[in-house]
Amino acid sequence: MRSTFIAGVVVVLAASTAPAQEVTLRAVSSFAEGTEFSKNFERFIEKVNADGKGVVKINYIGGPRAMPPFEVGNAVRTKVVDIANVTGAFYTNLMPEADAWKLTERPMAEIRKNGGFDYMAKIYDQKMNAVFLARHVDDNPFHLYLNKKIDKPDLTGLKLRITPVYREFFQALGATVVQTAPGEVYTALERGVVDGYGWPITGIFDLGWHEKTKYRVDPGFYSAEVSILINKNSLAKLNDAQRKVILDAAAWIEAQASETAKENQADTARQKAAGIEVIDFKGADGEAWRAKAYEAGWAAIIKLSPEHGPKLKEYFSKAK
Ligand code: 173
Repeated sequence: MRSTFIAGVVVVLAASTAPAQEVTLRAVSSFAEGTEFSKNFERFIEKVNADGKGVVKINYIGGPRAMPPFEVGNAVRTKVVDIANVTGAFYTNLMPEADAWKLTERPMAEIRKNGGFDYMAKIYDQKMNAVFLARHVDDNPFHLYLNKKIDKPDLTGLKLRITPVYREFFQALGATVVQTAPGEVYTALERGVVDGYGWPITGIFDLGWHEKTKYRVDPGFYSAEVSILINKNSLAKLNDAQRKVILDAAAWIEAQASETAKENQADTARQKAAGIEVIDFKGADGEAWRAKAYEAGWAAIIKLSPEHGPKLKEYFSKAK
């Protein structure tokens, strides 16, 4: 203990007198390396390492092979890692409100201005011991993918792979659900353990799921969120120059989140080419499908967080 304390004092003195040394931050991703929902995170790391040469460096430990996705949030909270790429649904055990990002119907630029971001930042501070740096995935709807045909918005009798993103919605329409990490979806489909799964419009090709998918249900719902978190103390310990490199790269990647919407079209076409048929709920059925998604989604957030849920709904929902 005593030596740790002295070492701490020495570090503080060194930081204030000597020229700052390069700081190395440890990072993990809850999505597989090189895949759709790690890509922008990896671009962020490249930019930090280029702009921060000799100042700050990110050591990318890797994806789910390095750490199970549902443990990543806690690893940031406890500073097992400094930085993480993760979606709110993967750490609802610590912060149920994080899953509300999927329900945003306004751009992040607006939410950063209307008070919603600051409101969430306080919850991140309290429950996650973390700072939310950037949302690099947005405008990317989720869909239900199936191997059994349905002809109306009724999921009775279906067993579906979920995360907290889809749980309440699919259950509200009668489905039985089983939660798995993305890395287990292929095997679950192959073995017939599930009849389908929830996932965004992009990314099903990364892990080969198109080989085991017959149908996609339209319309999509919600807006997928994947973001970069940093442990509060890891950020606080940086000097001004180091912090600037991190914050600038974060703003840069968040500003590009909507660009990925171009990939939505490309993946939609690729799914068609792969023979995935669309079950398209039109008119009233389509409206009911989406309305149920938002209704069940918000009801769950508000039930888990009666204090913050209603406020978040005001900040995040479409202006009426
Ligand atoms: O389906 C999932 O694993 C999930 O919750 C998610 C969230 C954001 C992006 C991709 C997947």
